[in-house]
Amino acid sequence: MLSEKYREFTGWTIYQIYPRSFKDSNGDGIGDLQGIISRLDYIKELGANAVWLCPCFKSPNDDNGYDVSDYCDIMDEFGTMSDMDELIEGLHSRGMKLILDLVPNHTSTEHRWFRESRKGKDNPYSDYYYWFDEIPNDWQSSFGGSAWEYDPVRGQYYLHTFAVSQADLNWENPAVVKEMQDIVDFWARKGCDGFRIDVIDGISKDIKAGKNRLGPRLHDDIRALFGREAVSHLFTVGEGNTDDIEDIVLHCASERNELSTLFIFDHMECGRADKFTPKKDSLKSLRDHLVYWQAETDRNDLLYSLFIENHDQPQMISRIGNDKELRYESATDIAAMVYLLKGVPFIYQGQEIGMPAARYESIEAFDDVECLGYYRKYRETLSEEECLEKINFGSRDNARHPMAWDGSRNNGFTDEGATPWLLPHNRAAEINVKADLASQKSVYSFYRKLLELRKNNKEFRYGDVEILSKPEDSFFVYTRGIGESKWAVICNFEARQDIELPFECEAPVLANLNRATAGGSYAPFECAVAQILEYTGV
Ligand code: TEU
Ligand code: CA
Repeated sequence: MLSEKYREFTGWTIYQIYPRSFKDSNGDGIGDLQGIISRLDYIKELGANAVWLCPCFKSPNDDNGYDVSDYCDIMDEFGTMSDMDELIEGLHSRGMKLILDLVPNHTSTEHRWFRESRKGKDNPYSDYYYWFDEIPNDWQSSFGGSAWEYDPVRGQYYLHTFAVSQADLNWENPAVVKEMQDIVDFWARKGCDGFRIDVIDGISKDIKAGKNRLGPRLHDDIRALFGREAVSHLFTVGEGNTDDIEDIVLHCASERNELSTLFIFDHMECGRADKFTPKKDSLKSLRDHLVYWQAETDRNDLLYSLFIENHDQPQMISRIGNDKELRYESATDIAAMVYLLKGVPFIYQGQEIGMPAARYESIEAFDDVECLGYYRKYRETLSEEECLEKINFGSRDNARHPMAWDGSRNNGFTDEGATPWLLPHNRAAEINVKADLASQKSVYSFYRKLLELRKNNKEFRYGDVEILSKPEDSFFVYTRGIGESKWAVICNFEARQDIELPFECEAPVLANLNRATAGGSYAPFECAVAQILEYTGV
């Protein structure tokens, strides 16, 4: 049984914003806090009641804010602390929550701590990072190349799991733990309601033993951050790198007093052989991951994070759906498959209008530090054309193009005469908020109805989940219920077919193609949600 605290979180719907790409308010081509403030009603009307902001702290932006140079100040391009106060007030006055993105594993090399630390071995910050005279192992950076970089000022090597300018903090130093506690407290006092925590399992390492994550102090460190009485009510979602249930229980079981939930990423592999190589796949593979994790999290009373997109992932509908002729059907069918399950929903900006993956003809169109690193590597052995194919498929820029608000030049993201920091999405003239809202087939309207259904019916939030379709079926049927009150969710995959149901239903209250009955012939990617009247048996 989900603990009471976790039950409450199943009533949160979290809208993830990539601030750089959401809405520019001052015509410099970069999204900002005032832009976000101007769109809070749009988010509220969708039915989200919380916003997760990707990092908006001071940063030189080598990794778009995941390289923080001051955790208690705002990135110049995004605005000021008073804009942040206004945003918090704007959210709270609408009954909405704010979730900030804490990056505790590493700082920018421009952070004051690093600038002091590199000066030598005898200053208060000298042990804030990992310094070695010789490279201790062959660890590779996630963004390509060695994870060790020589710093000529200090005359030693430091560790960077990500970009060269993202130096890993040494969490074995109690002063680092204290600094990070102060940062959590600072934002909690300001009214922040929760945190998404970047690379949480990386903060404890055992370098001698060759472990760069899940180190021996991990759980003490997490409790030091979030287990303290003053902050233990906050919602916390960790970005971990584990799909091992024992590990997940250690992070998230409610009595552990650590995190509320972790993102589990294994379904991100749907539709790809690796990050830059597509694989033919279908909704069935997503279904299999979802069914597996519903059972595992249920068995262990864990809160599951329901998500299919974020700022690091090319859009799911382009990988397992049909993002051309059946884009609306794919986007809404997948939404019904995922977001009526048990857990806490996360919706990434643009997902609510069915934004697909993007495509460009030149490497000049890309910005993402990760994909540029891979491009250089692939270019050593592959043709320009082959490389572009890979980068178009896997680049994180897919999810980072400016939000398309309308079909005008620059899509209402920034002024028409301005140059947006990243090219507009190549399909933004066709797919944008204005066009979606005006369409008979509006993805936004479908999400809005779905979220309202979740809000009004506790069965969808923490009711039991029962999977009725079989693994070999090319459709997905599940029910959500509390006692006698039960709902059915029916989602067809790609092929038209008849779906026979073992129960009588009311007319569907939600359906992407306006069907009148829950059973019968289903078009490709058609779905329906209906209240169950009585079981009739198969
Ligand atoms: O990502 C951490 C992470 O584990 C990455 O390997 C992630 O899986 C990769 O970016 C996917 O392509 C987080 C942030 O989400 C990411 O945006 C940052 O670049 C990274 O941390 C470093 O802070
Ligand atoms: Ca701006």
